[in-house]
Amino acid sequence: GRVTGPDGFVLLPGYFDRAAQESLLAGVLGGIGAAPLYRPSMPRNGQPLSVQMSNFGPLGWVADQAGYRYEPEHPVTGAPWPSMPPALLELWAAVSGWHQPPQACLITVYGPDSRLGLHVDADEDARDAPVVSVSLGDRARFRLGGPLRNSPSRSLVLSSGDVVVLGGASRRFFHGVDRIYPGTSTLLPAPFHPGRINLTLRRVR
Ligand code: MD3
Ligand code: FE
Repeated sequence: GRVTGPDGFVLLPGYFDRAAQESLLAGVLGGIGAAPLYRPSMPRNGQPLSVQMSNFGPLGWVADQAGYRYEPEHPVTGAPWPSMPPALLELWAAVSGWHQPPQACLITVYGPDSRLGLHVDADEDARDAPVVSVSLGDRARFRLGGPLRNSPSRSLVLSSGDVVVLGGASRRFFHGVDRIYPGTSTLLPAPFHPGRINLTLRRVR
């Protein structure tokens, strides 16, 4: 199936079957063994986010008191981010429509009570390249707004194995995660269950 929303938003429900999700998960768990999850904090007030993060690829998104930016190294270990799992490069080639490979894969780990407030992804210089997202684990209520913070929004449920492609104007739309539905997937092992892992693939420059 394929759900095409407004302005370049595409949802591919169940893109990855259970076996493919398990293999992606193995790559993610291996990656966060080498590049441990850390809890970013917001530049303005230093408040910690309710999610934990890490990255794959030549560049990774980081947040701390100094601001939001892309860096080639892990903020805690100082080591380069692990390379991108081949399955994610293949996904990007298959669905992004972009001829260059992704430069960053942000790994976001949600606990049962984590949320992600309404925001715009604006730290990439490559504003025209799409973002490709993969959901693993418990379902989430995702909110997609429009170009303005007060644009009308709609919510949709993202399930394990779903892929979202944000192309065109939707790339610059406000969006967030309202809530996790704990215990709606059996994919993730402890300590990630109940919870959710989201992967976002991006061009940065
Ligand atoms: C719509 N992640 O990593 S994924 C993010 O579920 C982020 O973890 C959410 O927002 C999550 O920045 C949503 C789908 C997604 C990703 C990027 C977008 C939707 C988007 C960029 C623009 C508009
Ligand atoms: Fe985002």
